[in-house]
Amino acid sequence: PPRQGMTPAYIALGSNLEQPLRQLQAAVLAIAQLPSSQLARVSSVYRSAAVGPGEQADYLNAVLQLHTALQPAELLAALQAIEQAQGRVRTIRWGARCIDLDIILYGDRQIATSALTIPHAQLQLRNFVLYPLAEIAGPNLVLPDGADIGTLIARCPRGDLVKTRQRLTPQTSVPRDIE
Ligand code: A4P
Ligand code: MG
Repeated sequence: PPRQGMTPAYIALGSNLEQPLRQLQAAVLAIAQLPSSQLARVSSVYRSAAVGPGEQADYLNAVLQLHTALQPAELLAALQAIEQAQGRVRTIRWGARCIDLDIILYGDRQIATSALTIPHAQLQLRNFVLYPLAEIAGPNLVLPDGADIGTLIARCPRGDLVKTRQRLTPQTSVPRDIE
């Protein structure tokens, strides 16, 4: 369980450019080093075809749980700084990117501002978020609106989503063989 004053947040990571596995690895390391925060769990790495316009490389995705005393807006700013540091160029919506870091859940908070929607607006539609989330949260996770993860998974086909053998931990060195 999180320490006093810490909230469990779930963050989704995605990359389909510039050595995606290394991008995920670098982001996990950076997130593990955020102030007032403790990395709690990291899912396996999942591979799937890109959802979005045009011809794009496959994505690698993962979800992690962070216990944090950062407020949601502070956490978003920190994640955007990590995206910037990893050379993300903002172009078209749903376009290819080096690294995309989205806040999926922040405790049981519901937030709807112009900068931040929590739970993440596309959560229920995205197998590449739901399956890794279920892997680390377990079947009993209940969203702030009362939906439970098992029901969401049952309504969201696995499709082409593949769980790879690769795991991301801050200590692990990155093998090159699944890129
Ligand atoms: N924002 C609002 N709520 C949040 C939140 N909960 N977490 C705002 C993070 N950011 C949030 O994001 C645009 C704005 O969303 C931010 O400025 C923030 O204030 P962005 O990442 O800069 O822009 P984007 O790429 O246009 O949108 P977004 O929503 O990140 O893209 P998506 O919807 O995540 O789509 N296919 C596969 N297989 N796997 C993928 O990971 N990812 C995408 C990206 C498309 N297709 C994919 C995948
Ligand atoms: Mg994003």
